Amino acid sequence: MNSTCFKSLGLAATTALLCASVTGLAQHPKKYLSQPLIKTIYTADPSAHVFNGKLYIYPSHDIDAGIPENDNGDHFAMRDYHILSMDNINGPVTDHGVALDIKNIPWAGRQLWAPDCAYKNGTYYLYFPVKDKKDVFHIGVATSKNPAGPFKAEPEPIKGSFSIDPAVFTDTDGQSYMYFGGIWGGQLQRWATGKYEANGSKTDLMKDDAPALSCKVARLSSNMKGFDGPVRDVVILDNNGKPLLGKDHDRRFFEGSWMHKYKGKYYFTYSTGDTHYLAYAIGDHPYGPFRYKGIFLKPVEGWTTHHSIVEFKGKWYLFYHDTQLSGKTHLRNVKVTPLYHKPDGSISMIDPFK
Ligand code: FUB
Repeated sequence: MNSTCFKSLGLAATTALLCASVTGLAQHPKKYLSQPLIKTIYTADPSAHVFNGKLYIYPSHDIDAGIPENDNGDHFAMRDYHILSMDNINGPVTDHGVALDIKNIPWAGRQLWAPDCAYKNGTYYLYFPVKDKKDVFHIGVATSKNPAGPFKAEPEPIKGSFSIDPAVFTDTDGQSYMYFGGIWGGQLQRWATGKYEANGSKTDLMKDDAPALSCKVARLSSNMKGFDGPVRDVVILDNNGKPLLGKDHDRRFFEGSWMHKYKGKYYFTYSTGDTHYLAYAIGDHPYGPFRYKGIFLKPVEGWTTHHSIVEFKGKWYLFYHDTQLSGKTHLRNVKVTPLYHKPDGSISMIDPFK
């Protein structure tokens, strides 16, 4: 059994705890690198931003809906969002209550997954993926004058949007871009021809020797509610300048993208999904291409790994999640830990266990 243990077999229910017992590590209680930011509700997929000098975290709000686990992710049956805020990294965390409820999104069917937020000209924009009434993921937007909400959803999804995990990056020139997409349960593979194929593959498997499916990026329109230009592929190149291949599960994009800019370079970061890494690739433009550089977060406890990277009061931080509180794949808790860029621009490796 390799170090990712049952995870590599796609058995989503299996936690790192079980891996530890199989490999004989169970006698040594795990020491987590950091502790959950909040214990009163389950939270995941933290998108962190600094607004008005304060840290706001836009997470998924995990619940136990009693749906059995499967590789489609049906057990992630979230119904609302709560926004968290902190004045200081080690200070108290405020839960601002329900910011958006699925029942107030006119086009929504089920599964409110990982959101993000952006600000422009006095308005906050909450971007969220949810399945429509035909069970197809699209991305919606809701607005508020307050970073903690409540948010009011637009009546339709963003035109031309699909799949999951929106991450909105605003460049130093004020232009915003949305990165989005996720394979397997996130349905990205079903859009391979440009239109949705309901009977398309459930995974990216069977495409081993073709370039891996790409995350998508689109420039946002000036009103922040639509795409202004084509949806493009976020291409990740290997050391030889060739796109990563479908079989390269240790390095290829799976879901949970993020973008940050450091010393003029664009850092595209993402989850490798079934191999459970957070990886990064660096480019010279928000559209890429990006050169694969390595992993920076080793597998956490739980199947999914999802993050954001933010600069706050002159230091960089990684927000991530694991399943420390519940030991269950779909009941996660968000965490934060410092992140370091080395002088050569690489990111220091983070081990979620001490
Ligand atoms: O929270 C539901 C899904 O799990 C997210 O959209 C993925 O990124 C993964 O974290």
